[in-house]
Amino acid sequence: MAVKSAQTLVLLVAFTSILTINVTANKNCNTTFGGNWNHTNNFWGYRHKNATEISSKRIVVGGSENWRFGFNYTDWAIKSAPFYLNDTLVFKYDPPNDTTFPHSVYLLPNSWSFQNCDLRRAIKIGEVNAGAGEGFEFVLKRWQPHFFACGERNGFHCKVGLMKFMVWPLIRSPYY
Ligand SMILES: [Cu+2]
Repeated sequence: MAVKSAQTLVLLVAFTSILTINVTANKNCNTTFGGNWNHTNNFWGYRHKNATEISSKRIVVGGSENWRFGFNYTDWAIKSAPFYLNDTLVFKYDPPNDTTFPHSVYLLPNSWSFQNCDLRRAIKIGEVNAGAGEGFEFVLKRWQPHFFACGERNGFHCKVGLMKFMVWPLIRSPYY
């Protein structure tokens, strides 16, 4: 337990420093200092945004692929970053029928359960029928990592079907 807390603390300190650097970098978008942090920034979704992108966004998970077996949602999330607090994720998927496997959406409690597609302490946010039509919405209200996964076939869709991704919504900087 002590080891785990220590690891968490180290992680927190690391993320806090990335964030601090990011705020500094945003004040000086054109400096080489900001540029040097591009890789880190992009990985966690930090990059400079212009004024036209300030309002909250509505983002369909997977884009035109929607929420389906076999699409790489980790790649999608990295390419679609950054996400901000109060952005809305829309999950669209067919309800169970003769040709489509059922899907669902769960929030996993931590990165370990995310890596292992372990659904034991997961919270269901979308039933198998919830993605029909215009889908359902999930608003990113909390400043924390969100681990999304399909819960069908006891983690098989998450593990083999790549139906999982992580989002840590950012706080919009007052400097934009
Ligand atoms: Cu699924």
